[in-house]
Amino acid sequence: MFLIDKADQYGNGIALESDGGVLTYRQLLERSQTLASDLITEKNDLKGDRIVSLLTPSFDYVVLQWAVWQAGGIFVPLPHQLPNDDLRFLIEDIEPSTIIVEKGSLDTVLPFTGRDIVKTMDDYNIDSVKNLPSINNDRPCMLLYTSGTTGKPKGVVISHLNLEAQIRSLQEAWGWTKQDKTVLTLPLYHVHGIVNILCCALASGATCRIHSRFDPQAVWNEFRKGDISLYMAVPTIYAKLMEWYDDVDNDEQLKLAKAVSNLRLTVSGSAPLSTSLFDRWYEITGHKMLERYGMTETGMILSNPLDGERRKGAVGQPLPGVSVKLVDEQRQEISSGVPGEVLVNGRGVFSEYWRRPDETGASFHKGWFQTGDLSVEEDGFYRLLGRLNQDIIKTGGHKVSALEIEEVLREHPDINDATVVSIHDDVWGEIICAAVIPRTELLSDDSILEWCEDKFINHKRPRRVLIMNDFPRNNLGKVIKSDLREMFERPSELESDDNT
Ligand code: MLC
Ligand code: AMP
Repeated sequence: MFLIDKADQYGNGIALESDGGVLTYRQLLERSQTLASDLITEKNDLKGDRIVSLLTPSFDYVVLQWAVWQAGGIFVPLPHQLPNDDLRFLIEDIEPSTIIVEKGSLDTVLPFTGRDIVKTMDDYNIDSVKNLPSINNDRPCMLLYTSGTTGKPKGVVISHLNLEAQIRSLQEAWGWTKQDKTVLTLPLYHVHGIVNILCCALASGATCRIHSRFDPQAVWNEFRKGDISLYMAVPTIYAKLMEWYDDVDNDEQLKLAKAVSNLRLTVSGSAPLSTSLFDRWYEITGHKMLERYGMTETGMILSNPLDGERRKGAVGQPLPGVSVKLVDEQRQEISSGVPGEVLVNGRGVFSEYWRRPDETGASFHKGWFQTGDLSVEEDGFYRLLGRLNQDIIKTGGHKVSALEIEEVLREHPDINDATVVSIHDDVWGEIICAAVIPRTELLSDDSILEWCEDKFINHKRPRRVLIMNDFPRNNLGKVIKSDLREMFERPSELESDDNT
C-alpha cells in the first residue's frame, strides 16, 4: 500500500495538525495499525467489507481510513449531516459491516441498521498489533458516492492502484515535497479533499493541517501564520475568501495579500473558475491561480502547469499518466479547435460503479471513460465548454442531479409535479431552482423551502421556488428547461408568472 509504505520513512515528521495538536507519521501508523487489528478481530482480513465513516475531518478520520485499508476493507466516507432518506438509501446500497459515527451521533444511524454495526472510535481500544493482511494493489480501497445522471447517487469503486496512480500524477505535476504544508478546508467525502489534498500531502511527507469545516476568517488566519505553502479549494471558497477580504480595512487587506503571496501555489478545481475570480485573485495576491479539472471516477485529468503559462479560462493539459481524447457523437476522435466530449484513460480511472454493471458498461467506450464534459483544445490548452447533460448541476463544488431533487419534491403531499434547473451565481457557481405544480392552492414558496430543509443536505436544497399552473412545454409535451431557466434568471418575469 503506497501511502502506508511511504509513511514508514517519514517517521517523526508531522503528518497532521489541528487546533487540538499534532500527529506524527509514526503515531498515525501506530494508531491505524492498532485500530486495524481491532477491526479484523475475528478474521484475518476484512476482505472487502465496507466500513462507513460519518466522521468530520479530523485525526480520527485519517486513522480510521488508514486502518480500514490495512485491514483489507473498503473505506466509505459519507457526509455526517445526511437526511434520513439519503442515509437509508446509502446504507442499503453499501451493506456495510461497520458504521463509525461521531460520539453522540448514534441515534442518526440506528433507525436504519442494527446497533451491533454502529460504533464510535471510543469502542476500539486494544493496544496490541496483530499480523495484518498483505493487500494486493488491485483490491478496492474506497467507495466514493457521486450523483448520477439518473436519480440516485452511485458508488465509484477506487482500487489501491487507482489511488496510487492519482497521487503520483499530482505529486509530479504540482511538485509536492515534505517541506510542504497545506490547510484542508474541504469535506473528506469527495476526491478533491481526500486525494488532491490529504493523500498527496501524506504521500509526500508533508503536513496537512485539518479544519473540520470551511471558515473564511480561519483560512486567512492560517495564511497569516506564514507556514502554509499550498492551498486547494473550489471556486466558491475563493469567492468567499475574497468577500471576507473586501470587508476588512486597507491595512488588514495589505497584510492578507502579503500572506498569500508567500504561498508557492494556489489551486482551483471541481467547478469552473470564472475569469473575474482569476483576475481578482491575481490582482490581490500576485498568484495566477492554477486551474485543473477532474472527476470522482478518474481523479484529476487536466491541469495548467506548475511552471509555464497558466491560461485563464483553460484547464491546461493532460496530467502525467492520464490520456485524454476529444470525440464527436460517433465517438470519432476530433482535431484541434473542434469541440467534443472528453474521454479519459489511465491507471487512475476507476473500474466500476458499485453493483451497477449496466451503468459501468454504459460509461465506457472501448476502455475509455466518457466524462460527459465538453471541451475544445486550442494550441495545446484544453478549455471546458459545459456538460452534455443539463440535468447535472454543480453548486458550491458539489455535483447534484436535478432528477434526484425532482423525485424528492414529488413526494411532497401538495406537489403534483416538479422540475429542477440551475441558474448562474457568482459565488455558488450554480443555484438550484425548483418549479412546482401544486395540488392545492395552499402551497407557498416559503412552505416548500421549509419542507426542503429536512429533506435535503444543504447543497442539494433548492434555493428558489416558482409555483406554476404548468411548465413551458414543446409540442410533444416535454418540459423546456431552458425556458424555465430564463424565468428564474429574470425575477421580474417570475413575479408576473407567479399569478398565472
Ligand atoms: C450552502 N448554502 C447555499 C449552498 N450551500 N446556498 C446556495 N447554494 C448552495 N449550494 C447556504 C446555506 O444554506 C447557508 O445559508 C449559507 O449558504 C452557509 O452555509 P454553509 O453550509 O455554512 O456553507 P459553507 O460551510 O460555507 O459551505 C460552502 C462550501 C461547501 C463551499 C465550503 O459547499 C464545500 O465545502 N464545497 C466543496 C465541495 C467539494 O469538496 N467538492 C469537490 C467534489 S470532487 P444561511 O442563509 O443559513 O446563512 C470533484 C472532482 C474535482 O468535483 O474535479 O475535484
Ligand atoms: P464530481 O462528479 O463531483 O467528481 O465532479 C466532476 C465534474 O466537475 C466534472 O465532470 C466537471 O463537470 C466538473 N469540474 C471539475 N473541475 C472543473 C473545472 N476546473 N472547470 C469546470 N468544471 C469542472
